[in-house]
Amino acid sequence: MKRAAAKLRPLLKKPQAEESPFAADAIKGLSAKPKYMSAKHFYDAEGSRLFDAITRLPEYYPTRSEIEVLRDKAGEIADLLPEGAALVEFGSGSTAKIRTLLAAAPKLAAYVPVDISAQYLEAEAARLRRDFPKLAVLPVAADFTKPFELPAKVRALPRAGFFPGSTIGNFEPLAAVAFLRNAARILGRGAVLVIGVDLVKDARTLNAAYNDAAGVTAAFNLNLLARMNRELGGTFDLSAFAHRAFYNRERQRIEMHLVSRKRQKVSVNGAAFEFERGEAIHTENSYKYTPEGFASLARQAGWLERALWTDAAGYFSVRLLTLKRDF
Ligand code: SAH
Ligand code: AVI
Repeated sequence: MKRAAAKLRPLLKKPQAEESPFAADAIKGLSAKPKYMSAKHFYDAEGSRLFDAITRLPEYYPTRSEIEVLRDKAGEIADLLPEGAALVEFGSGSTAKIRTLLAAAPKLAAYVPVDISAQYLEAEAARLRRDFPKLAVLPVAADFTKPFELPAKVRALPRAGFFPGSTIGNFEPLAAVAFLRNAARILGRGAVLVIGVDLVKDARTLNAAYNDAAGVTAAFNLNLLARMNRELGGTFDLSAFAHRAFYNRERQRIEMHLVSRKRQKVSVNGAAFEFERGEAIHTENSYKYTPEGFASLARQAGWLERALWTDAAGYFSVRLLTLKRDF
């Protein structure tokens, strides 16, 4: 009896706003003027797969540039990590980058990938365990903008943080400071943080990276609507929305939007939303920093920059931060 009821429930009832953070954020963002959604909701299993495809696009330089730095500087970075440490990666996604560091730092005792995309996280952790059988791989499915616990097994170990990909750029600068403070609390006294930060550069290179010819970034952006259809009973017609991405020079950020191609009404989680022709949902910001700009932002959060490396083209930076003594 009980089992039959549990099976029927999803058919009878779509998640209500108070039951799911995604539903609550969707209702809030679509009710706002201008409409917006938090970029963290891109990442269901399909969104993670599409992001992985983005990292292989010829136009998307950040992944290639960062891997160039990690490969060239792996030894130097490894030397600065504490012996026997647990390495906590924020927003691990596909584990391509960490593999470079793990290969250079056999002194690490444990690896804790933290990601909101739970299914993808487990699959990647399983692949890593097969390839690094001596390493304790302890995934944590969590939203890293909220407080979360590290696994009990690593509480007594020294900690290092890894935050690659310039995911820090998807936060508003004030939220980036808040994130770095939270990371300091989670990692604790004596911690180091290795962080990837995309740099300000010419608008043409930036615009191309978010408007690829194959349309993968457009599919990634539109997946947000598909996800609302799948999970929140949304009625979005994906062909009635267009991907729009551009560099906002004044604010030093790429902005991504989904623009309504016509006047239309859409329902999500039982609520109706109206769109004018040309009205947009602002789906993501990707801030770009100058070398000094990011160091000063990190200082506001209690971190000091000990090292800064860039790729040969000067497109992308990897920094090693340590906590101020009085933290
Ligand atoms: N580190 C990888 C992936 C970057 S994509 C790389 O550099 O290529 C951003 C990753 O962060 C995704 O895997 C996404 O699922 C995760 N993510 C985004 N917002 C998050 C949040 N608030 N909490 C936890 N993970 C988040
Ligand atoms: C994950 N993050 C750093 C990517 C970025 O470049 O801001 C997400 C992305 N959005 C479009 N393409 C890639």
